[in-house]
Amino acid sequence: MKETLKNIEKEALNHLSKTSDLKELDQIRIKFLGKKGELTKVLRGMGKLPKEERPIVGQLANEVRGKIEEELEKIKGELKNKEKLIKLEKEKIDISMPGKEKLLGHRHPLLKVKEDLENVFMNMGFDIVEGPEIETVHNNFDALNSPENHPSRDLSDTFYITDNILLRTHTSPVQVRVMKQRKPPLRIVSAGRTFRFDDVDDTHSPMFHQLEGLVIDKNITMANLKHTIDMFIKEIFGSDMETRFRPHYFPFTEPSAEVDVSCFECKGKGCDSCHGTGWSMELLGCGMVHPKVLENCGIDPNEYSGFAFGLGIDRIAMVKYGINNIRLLFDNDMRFLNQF
Ligand code: FA5
Repeated sequence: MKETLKNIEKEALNHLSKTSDLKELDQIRIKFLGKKGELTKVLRGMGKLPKEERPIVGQLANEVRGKIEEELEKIKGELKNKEKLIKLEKEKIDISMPGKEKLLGHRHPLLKVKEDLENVFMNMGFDIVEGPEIETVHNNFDALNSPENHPSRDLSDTFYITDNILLRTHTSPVQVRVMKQRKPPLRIVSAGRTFRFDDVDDTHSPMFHQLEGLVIDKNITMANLKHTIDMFIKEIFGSDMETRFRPHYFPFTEPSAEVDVSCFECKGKGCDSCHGTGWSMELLGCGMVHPKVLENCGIDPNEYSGFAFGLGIDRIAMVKYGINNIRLLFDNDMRFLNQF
């Protein structure tokens, strides 16, 4: 039996010395030390030995088990280490490889211009207010002194929802809402979407954005209006920008004007983009609030006067960034948007 135990030890150590992976190592453990393993078999046969030999063989069996277990643990440690090194080698990171570029979002040029405009007017002491895109015919036309037969009321110019409700054609109805809700002095701007049955071309879109301004106080004159417009144009485009006021007609202001700014490309000298005129496209309409509009909104025109203006945010963005086609602002083409 002692012989058998010595042979088991020899055979087990021999197997262990040749093994090269952890799975095989476990199989060797089961073969020699498992419940049905070689060593257990020998121990089961110990009952047949004479009584005095049993402790000697038992001690030898324990020594053999100890040696095999010790060798097993040693080789297990070595193999685990080896595996770890191979894994590390495989997972090695090449820090010289270029990283993945993270794309950061940014403001759409229209939103940027809207926020720039609002900041300029806030710094001049204007409040920012909001008005609804779905309006009453009363606020959009009647209260603004628009004649019954004014062409802008036509179905071919305005998106009607019902006879009395429409998609606002300009931001001017916000003036009406503010004048009815608040008492003068008033100084507000309101930006938002507006809708017209306009055909799309390079400078027109059926949905576009306006920013409305309204100032009502005692002794407000056209000089205040001109100064405010000049100031904001210079803030937005730079101090070398000139403004031109052309007489115009709006039912809700008297006198009224349209405003152009010097061509952004040539700064007024005349170039291809301004067709040699030195002036950019029309950017805004303005004027002194008509006394009838003040009356319609419950403000005494003998005590108060005021001015109002409505500018095209899309057109301001076009002039500021040299965009020659309004469609680009709404196409969401990333090649265009990534330039801002
Ligand atoms: C008005 O809408 C007046 N409510 C402005 C106003 C307000 C005048 C207060 C007096 C007092 P107008 O229709 O001209 O005016 O439009 C104002 C600006 O909106 C234009 O100068 C232009 O910059 C822009 N605009 C008008 N129609 C379009 C369109 N279809 N697409 C893009 N921009 C437009």
